[in-house]
Amino acid sequence: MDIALYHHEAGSTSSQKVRLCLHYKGLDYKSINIDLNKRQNLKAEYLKINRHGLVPTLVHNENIIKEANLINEYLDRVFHDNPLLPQEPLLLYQAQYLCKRQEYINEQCFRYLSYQYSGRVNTLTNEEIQNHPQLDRRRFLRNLKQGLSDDNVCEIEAYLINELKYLEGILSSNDWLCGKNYTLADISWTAAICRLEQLGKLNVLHEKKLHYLLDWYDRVKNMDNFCGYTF
Ligand SMILES: N[C@@H](CCC(=O)N[C@@H](CS)C(=O)NCC(=O)O)C(=O)O
Repeated sequence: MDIALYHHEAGSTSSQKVRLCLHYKGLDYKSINIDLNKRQNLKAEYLKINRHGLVPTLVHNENIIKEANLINEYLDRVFHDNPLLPQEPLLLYQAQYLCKRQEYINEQCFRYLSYQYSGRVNTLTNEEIQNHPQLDRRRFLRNLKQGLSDDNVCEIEAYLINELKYLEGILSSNDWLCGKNYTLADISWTAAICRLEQLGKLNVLHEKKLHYLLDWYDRVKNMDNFCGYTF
């Protein structure tokens, strides 16, 4: 087996999703840290592997696989032990839908809150922003450099809470996000709720009385694959 994972070890929700999947499936891999704080993701050497300048990237038998959700689906289809995708079409749809929603919430909510929290945006020059390989990143970073107003933050937090309430509804009648089994949807949202915790906002789950979600988070954190967890 020849698997290498290019990822940001200390953080990166998208990298964490792939680490959780690899660990759950019991797959050995070579870990290559791409330090986002040192902009290693924008260096020519890394851009040869991932032309979008984003982590994670998986290399399996010299095949380059990008995009965390797609990497996890690929791993699940290639390595059959400890399956993470439901067979039944409706449950499969539910898993894919929830992974897609997590990515949306990551982009529209967590990305803003995280950059504001880390202050990383202030260390980027206008030239670096202008040359980012991803068009949406250029727009996002340009906007963020102007600062987020309190109203912006309130809107983002309200949107996020609404999504968490949706998950609470699912978990009120299911052990896992897609029914009886732990799936890639649980992996995606584990990484998201970890980010909420890192931002010091986990108390919102208590405040909004999202008890099923809190119980689920307790359970996913106690699973063996959680050993790949880093903020
Ligand atoms: N859709 C991509 C998003 C990946 C992504 O946004 N990665 C972040 C870290 S979590 C990144 O590489 N950021 C570097 C940058 O924006 O320059 C995926 O799911 O893999």
